[in-house]
Amino acid sequence: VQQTDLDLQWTRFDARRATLGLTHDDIIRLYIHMLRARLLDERLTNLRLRGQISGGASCRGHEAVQVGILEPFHIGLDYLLPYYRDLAAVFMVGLTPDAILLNHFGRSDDPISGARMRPAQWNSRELRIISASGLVATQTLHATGIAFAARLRHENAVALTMFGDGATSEGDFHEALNFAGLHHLGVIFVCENNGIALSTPFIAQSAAPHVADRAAGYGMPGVIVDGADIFAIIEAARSAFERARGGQGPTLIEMIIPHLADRTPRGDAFIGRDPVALLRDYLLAKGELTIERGRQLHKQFEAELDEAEKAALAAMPPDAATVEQHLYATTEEESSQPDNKGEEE
Ligand SMILES: Cc1ncc(C[n+]2csc(CCOP(=O)(O)OP(=O)(O)O)c2C)c(N)n1
Repeated sequence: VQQTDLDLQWTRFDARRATLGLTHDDIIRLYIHMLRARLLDERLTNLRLRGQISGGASCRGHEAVQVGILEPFHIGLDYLLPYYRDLAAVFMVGLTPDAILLNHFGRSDDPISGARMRPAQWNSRELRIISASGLVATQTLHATGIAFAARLRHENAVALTMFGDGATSEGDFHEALNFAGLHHLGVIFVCENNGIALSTPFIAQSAAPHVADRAAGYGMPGVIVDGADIFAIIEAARSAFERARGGQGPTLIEMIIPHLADRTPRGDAFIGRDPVALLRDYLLAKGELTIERGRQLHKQFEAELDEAEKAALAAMPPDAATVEQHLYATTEEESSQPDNKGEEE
């Protein structure tokens, strides 16, 4: 990358940052979230390579989108309906590395499902993270339904749902957008377009060149955002949340993620700008981060992950005698309890 290109990029970052009113502390916090998510993701990838865990998919290259979109999100009020690649997003909302590792190792005190479900089908009643199903795109309909329910309950909650480009070829996606557009529901549809759905490139599954083009057909704005630019992402997020919370209706945001070149057990290789490195280089260029401080942060998070991994490894798998627990409610009374454990699954 030429220095003049970088200078231009930093000038653009400066301008957007000023408009958004983000302070040094705000940006460092965002960078720390992105860095921690990257390191957690690398840890999970290495554990998968060693055959110690299974499930989930790498969020490498998606960190800025998953962190930036949540900037206006009210934790505990708004609903997050993620997909299996949204590790940085669930981490940003408050699922801890301990919980995520216990879940991947399938331990009995896994707070996500008690080792019952496939790993990475994250959920939390308290944090209003709704468990994704194994089927691509179903969460988009759930998000629309939740936004409809929030309206009926006079709750000012926004439902934020995230999915890949492959999900936009599913019927569920189109039904979800149609109903949300018709009723001006408070939903935000975020497509993390990394250009490929397993082995199917986007151009082989859509006649429309952009996912965002679909929005017009459902009476909502469709915007295209550079998924490596945290400031552009926050700008789009704030306006979508404002529309949703203000009763003006849904927005479809197409985030252009660095293109996925290859899916390997080592983690997905992407071509293009690395959003974590881009923000780091900006902070270094502005004198808001030093190499030394960067190294310290790295070391500190690796140590945190070492602890979490050690604890998860040492934790016990579920007792075989509990195999029938959490599958069915045992009595009518139990099934009507809002905090009944069995209901969560
Ligand atoms: C309804 C349905 N069809 C097919 C699959 C198999 N499948 C799992 S992930 C995936 C690719 C999804 O691609 P995309 O939505 O672009 O997400 P990405 O992994 O690229 O981020 C497919 C086809 C599935 N889980 N559900």
